[in-house]
Amino acid sequence: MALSCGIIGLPTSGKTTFFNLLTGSQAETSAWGSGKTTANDGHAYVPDERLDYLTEMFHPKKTTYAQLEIIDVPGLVKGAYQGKGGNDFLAAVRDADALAQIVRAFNNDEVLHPDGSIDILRDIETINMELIFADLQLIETRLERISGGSKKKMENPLEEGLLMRCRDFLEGEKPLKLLELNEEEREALKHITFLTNKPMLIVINVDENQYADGDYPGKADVEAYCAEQGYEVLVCSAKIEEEISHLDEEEKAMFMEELGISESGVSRMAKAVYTQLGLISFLTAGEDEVRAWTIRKGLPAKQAAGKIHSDIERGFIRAETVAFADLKQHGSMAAAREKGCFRLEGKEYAVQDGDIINFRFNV
Ligand SMILES: Nc1nc2c(ncn2[C@@H]2O[C@H](COP(=O)(O)OP(=O)(O)O)[C@@H](O)[C@H]2O)c(=O)[nH]1
Ligand SMILES: [Mg+2]
Repeated sequence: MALSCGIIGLPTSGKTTFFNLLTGSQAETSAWGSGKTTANDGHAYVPDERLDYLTEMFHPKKTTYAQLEIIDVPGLVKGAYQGKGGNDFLAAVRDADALAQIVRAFNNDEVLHPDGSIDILRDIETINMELIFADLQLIETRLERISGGSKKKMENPLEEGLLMRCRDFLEGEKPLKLLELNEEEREALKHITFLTNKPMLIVINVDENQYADGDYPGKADVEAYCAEQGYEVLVCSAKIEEEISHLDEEEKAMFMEELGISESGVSRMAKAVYTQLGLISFLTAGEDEVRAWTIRKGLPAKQAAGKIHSDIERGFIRAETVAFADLKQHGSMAAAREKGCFRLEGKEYAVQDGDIINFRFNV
């Protein structure tokens, strides 16, 4: 099951445009806010040049990239946490593993901004306050249940005090992911999924001129704010991405070179979400399939094997491993083997990003 990323932001910031680009969908976009009340849901492939390289080398029947589930929430408006805007938009991303917040920087007189002007920092703060309010509401509900409840004895004794600490922290307009908790405290709150505890990418949706200038209004302030709040900032242009998506490979390369783009924004976005989630890929390569397998950073080899099949985990003997970088340097599996780049790793080995693994097992 793929981990998920919820796309949030004000109406007409470009959320659905990015959703379509990431997932290859054709959900409706609108210059006035679509008035839609249901979320779009789709899958995005995480681009991986290593898989492209291995595909050239092995000519497999199929190539399987890592995937993320993407949820596009219809416009979040001020007061959404109270149910404003007609439905509970935030509920759709409550269970998402990460968030990507799209913020409008682009100028376009034909697309109405809900607040009538472009102000990037204001918009980020508006959305972040919605997330904070939603978490505060969750805390209040929980506290009421604990104090009024007959179940009090069953609650973790740490929880009530911790919730109050969380409330104070949120009232200081800071996301909960910045609150320092020890292992035990984290455990006591684990059953509550706070929105401000999720990794979040801030995606500034710029226009062609802003992209070319490498600048947008209020950039220094936006960067300072996001650094303080612990959010990674990505600058992308939905408009440029859309144009790229209609070109064939050759035209695409030319167009990107002209604009000085080394990698598409959608590709950078998918990768950034993946990294923020603490995910890495190990690879398998053969004539049937070249494939990326998603695991958490630091997962031991035996459990990584279980991603492929429970039999391989159960009967695990060794992980025959070569780093992608080593393979690439030597140009072929045979050459890499000859140079001693193949390692036989045991079950505790922490699998590294880009390891090409052949599991030896016995059932
Ligand atoms: N000029 C310009 N228009 C954009 C850009 N991104 C989105 N739009 C337009 O803005 C409108 C709203 O986009 P949409 O993706 O529906 O926004 P959403 O409400 O956040 O889902 C559509 O008409 C898009 O074509 C951009 O980068 N530049
Ligand atoms: Mg939309």
